[in-house]
Amino acid sequence: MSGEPLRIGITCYPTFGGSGIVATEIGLSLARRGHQVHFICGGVPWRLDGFVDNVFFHEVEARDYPLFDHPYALALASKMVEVATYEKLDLFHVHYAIPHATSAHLARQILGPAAPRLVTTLHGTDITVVGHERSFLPITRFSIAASDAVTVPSQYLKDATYELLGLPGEVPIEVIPNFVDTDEYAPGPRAPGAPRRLVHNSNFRPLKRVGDVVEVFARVHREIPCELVLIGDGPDRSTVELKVRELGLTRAVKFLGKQLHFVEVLQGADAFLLPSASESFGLAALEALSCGVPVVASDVGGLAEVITDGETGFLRPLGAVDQMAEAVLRLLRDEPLRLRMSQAARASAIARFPREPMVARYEACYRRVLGR
Ligand code: GMT
Repeated sequence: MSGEPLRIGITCYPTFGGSGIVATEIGLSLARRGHQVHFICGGVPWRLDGFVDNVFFHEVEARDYPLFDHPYALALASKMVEVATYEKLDLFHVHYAIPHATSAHLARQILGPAAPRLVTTLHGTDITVVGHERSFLPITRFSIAASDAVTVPSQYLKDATYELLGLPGEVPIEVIPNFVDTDEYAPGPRAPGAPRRLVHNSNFRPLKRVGDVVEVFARVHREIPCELVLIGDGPDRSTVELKVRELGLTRAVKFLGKQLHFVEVLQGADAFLLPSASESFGLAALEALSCGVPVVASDVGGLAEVITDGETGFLRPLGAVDQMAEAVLRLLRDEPLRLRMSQAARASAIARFPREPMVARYEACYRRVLGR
């Protein structure tokens, strides 16, 4: 670590999703570098597991009360004030503009001139899905502009933020790509005689289009015996299970539900499917690439910044399940091609998305806003 240790408050949604994973990994890495990290969240973040030196957790308790419908943002602001005061925080790093940057702004107003600085990382849903709707637009734009620094994981999200929010050009946004622990997410042995395997991992929200995953799989399965492993859970799970039953694929499709440790599932995969309607980055795709698994995805959002079409995977138009199935079949039928793409996927994850250099960029950003 260069420079004095910092005291950093990190806020993210603790649920199953890329933003919480990125926030947690940044915090853990900063703690290993000697900084003191205080997670201020509505629950323990998904991948924050057990005791870690220099890491503290402060739960935001949002009480339900009949007259008082949405207390989370205010309870968070109060907790931020409390933690900043007693732990002498230098900086809040919040993930998601709404409501986290809004709560942090309110906390800073309460704390006055000695308040911590504010770094906001946008992740996608807060801009491309919800943040630009009329009911949220003014507060999203305000909260971003009130931050001392703003980061995004892709050039796509940077452009979308200026365009969808009408954000003035003088509010700078820095692109710091998401990253992966390439030691943990690494290729491993494939069990001899194991079936060919396709994998998908998401929170089963409608925008993930898990139905398309099953459609692609059904087309591939007609040609070549294989299995589909689905990791995750969410609102579309029952509909997808019904579709699998209707297509007569129950024996070939495994629903694993939410999993903390799934590297072995990826290590045995021939292809990873991500046919989403929108992705600012696609962290799940990066985890697959790092394990040497080529990704077949829709050509939307920031996915082209993560997957190189024809080299580390295949990008196809949104909803083009026939073309996606064709791409998977190419991989399954041409072993030298699959091997070449697997090696390129792994090399790309190591060269372009390594964890420590990206965390160093966040640290540099903190020191810049702190003037140190
Ligand atoms: O995609 C989701 O449903 C989860 C969402 C989140 O907020 O956790 O993911 C967003 O942030 C991830 C980490 O930066 C990105 O990898 C995802 O692409 C992004 N999702 C969308 O843009 C829809």
